[in-house]
Amino acid sequence: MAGAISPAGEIDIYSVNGQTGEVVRVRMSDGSPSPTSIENRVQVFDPAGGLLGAATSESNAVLDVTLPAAGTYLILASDAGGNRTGTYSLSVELIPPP
Ligand SMILES: [Ca+2]
Repeated sequence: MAGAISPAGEIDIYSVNGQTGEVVRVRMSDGSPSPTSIENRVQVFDPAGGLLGAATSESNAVLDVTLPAAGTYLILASDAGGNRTGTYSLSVELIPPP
């Protein structure tokens, strides 16, 4: 899916329903290493609001989080510095436990 950080400092929130032991794989990419483009940051929060994992990358941030329980998890996408704007693509994949 496509998203945009605008105005600066915006945080986009997505949700995913997962089961115990599933891995949620999140990729956020703005496709640009330019220091004036957004620095991709993704974070995953559990249903109680606890931070489970985060990844930051100038071009392509990838994060794998194993879900400790069934529930609705929040995925936050933002610019790491909070001072740039731009578009990005986000993919969310649920990988079943082995
Ligand atoms: Ca970038």
